[in-house]
Amino acid sequence: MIEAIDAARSAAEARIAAASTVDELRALDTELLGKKSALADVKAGLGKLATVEEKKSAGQAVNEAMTAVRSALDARIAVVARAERDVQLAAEALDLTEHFVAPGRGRPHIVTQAWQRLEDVFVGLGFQVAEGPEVETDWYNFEALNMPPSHPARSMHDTFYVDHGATGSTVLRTHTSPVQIRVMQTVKPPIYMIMPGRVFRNETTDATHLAVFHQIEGLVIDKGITLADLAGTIDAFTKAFFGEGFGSRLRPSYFPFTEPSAEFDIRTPDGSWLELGGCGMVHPNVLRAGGLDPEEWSGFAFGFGIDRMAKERHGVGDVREMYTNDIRFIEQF
Ligand code: FA5
Repeated sequence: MIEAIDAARSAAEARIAAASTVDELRALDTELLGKKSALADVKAGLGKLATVEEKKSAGQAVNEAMTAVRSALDARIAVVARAERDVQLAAEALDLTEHFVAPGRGRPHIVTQAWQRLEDVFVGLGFQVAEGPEVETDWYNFEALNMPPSHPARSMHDTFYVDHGATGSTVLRTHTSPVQIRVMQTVKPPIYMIMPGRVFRNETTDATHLAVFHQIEGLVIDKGITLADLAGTIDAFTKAFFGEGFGSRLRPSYFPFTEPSAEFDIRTPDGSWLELGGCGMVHPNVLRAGGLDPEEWSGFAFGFGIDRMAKERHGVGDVREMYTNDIRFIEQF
């Protein structure tokens, strides 16, 4: 009897060792330990043994054999299941590096680059930087700049009005010139200041016009400032910003807040002229609006478009392209 039990146990252990899949091993569970297994047969035959002693020792042996087969089976299932899982994981693994495109390094927008370079150049020439609000009162945007309510020059600025306070009293600033007044009111002269910022005009956009664009304003107030200082500053700026091969000129023009007024152009190395902005000697009425005595102080101001400047510098055909956020365009600068 004992030999039969040992033989059944050895055969069972050999089957377990030979099985190579979890499915095979689960099938062996019934075959080796179920009601129709060899060991179960032995157990069923115990009753036929002659003595109690024999029954006892054979019963013990068969139970031990069943426990041993059970643990051999469980241990083997654990090993095979892990191996199967490893194979499955390896097969299912996705090589994500294949789809990973390293993000390109960002950089400032072309207009921000121009803005920053303008600040650098003017700071190098001894100017300080100031900013003012984008939502302005009619007084700062027009009246203090020598444009009373019915002044015809107001029609040069197509204005966006803000629904705030008395009708027509609040605007989105149409230029950076109102910051001149705010600076005069708060900074004791001498003043050597630039004022970059965003401005708004209710205009139809085209290749050179935007409804939201950027200007940089310059203001110098000191004793004995003349038109020659204005021309010299514009020329020094032109050479510092564009390079030694460039030059500048002033052409008579009209702005209500400067007298005399001029447009300034820059001469490129190939001899062509590029219109850049407006300038002039600060009008006495504007000095007074800023709280300064025109008998004591004089000065000049200038203002030009940053977007158009970036457009010319990089040979962009249409200013609107700079705001489409097309990555193929942006990546070029
Ligand atoms: C002015 O805005 C004056 N405040 C400039 C000034 C300041 C004159 C101080 C005298 C003293 P103007 O409207 O010409 O002027 O605009 C100045 C510059 O802004 C233009 O030369 C141009 O470069 C830019 N600009 C004007 N309109 C637009 C627009 N719609 N889109 C893009 N740039 C514009």
